[in-house]
Amino acid sequence: MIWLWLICFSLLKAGESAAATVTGQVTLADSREPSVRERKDYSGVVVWLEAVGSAGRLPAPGTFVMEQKGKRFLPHVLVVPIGATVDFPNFDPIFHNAFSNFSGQPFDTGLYAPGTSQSVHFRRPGIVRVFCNIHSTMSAVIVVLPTHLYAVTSSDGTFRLADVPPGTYQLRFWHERSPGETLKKVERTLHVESANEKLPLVTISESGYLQVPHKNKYGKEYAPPPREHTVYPGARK
Ligand SMILES: [Cu+2]
Repeated sequence: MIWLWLICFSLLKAGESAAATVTGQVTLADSREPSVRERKDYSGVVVWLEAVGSAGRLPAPGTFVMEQKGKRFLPHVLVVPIGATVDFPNFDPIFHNAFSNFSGQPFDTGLYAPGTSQSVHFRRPGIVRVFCNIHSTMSAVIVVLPTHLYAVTSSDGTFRLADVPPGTYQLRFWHERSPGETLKKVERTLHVESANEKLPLVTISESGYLQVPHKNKYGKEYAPPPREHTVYPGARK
């Protein structure tokens, strides 16, 4: 029995040590965004690994949160694996909505009250652009991925992919202000061994980015915002 435990423990240790950590750093170039030009804020770039030639480990679905607070969606960029549920709690003293209607997975939570929440299940991979049907300035992105091996860059552009099993992967990137063809060019195939790996610096250009004003969920221009000094019953302070 003791031998059995020892063998199992050894195998477990061997399995644990086989997984690698992949780290790297992204910089953004050709940006017109003040946060990038003045403060060198390289946050919000999504980095992930997709297994090549094998199915890879299926991501475990879970529940994630995108808050509505101060008339903003927080975080602005949320990454979830396929099958995940995202809760949209409304922490503002005003009504909100969350919808997506032209990319990824269309959904509409309907209008909902302060202090309440709505949930959406994401069944397929894609880039889901999220808006509020009342407030035209509110926007966010949910990136739904077929892998659990993902990270979002910090403000200094660094990222860390932990527990990567040895194998061949396609290293992919997504950034809100970079065109698809730019992101395709920085992709690369990565052979991960059991040792940790530090990748060379990746530069992603924002050249060619055009911010297109979005419409409301009916495909029409936004109506003027409602009077919002009213505190609705049940509002959180
Ligand atoms: Cu809103």
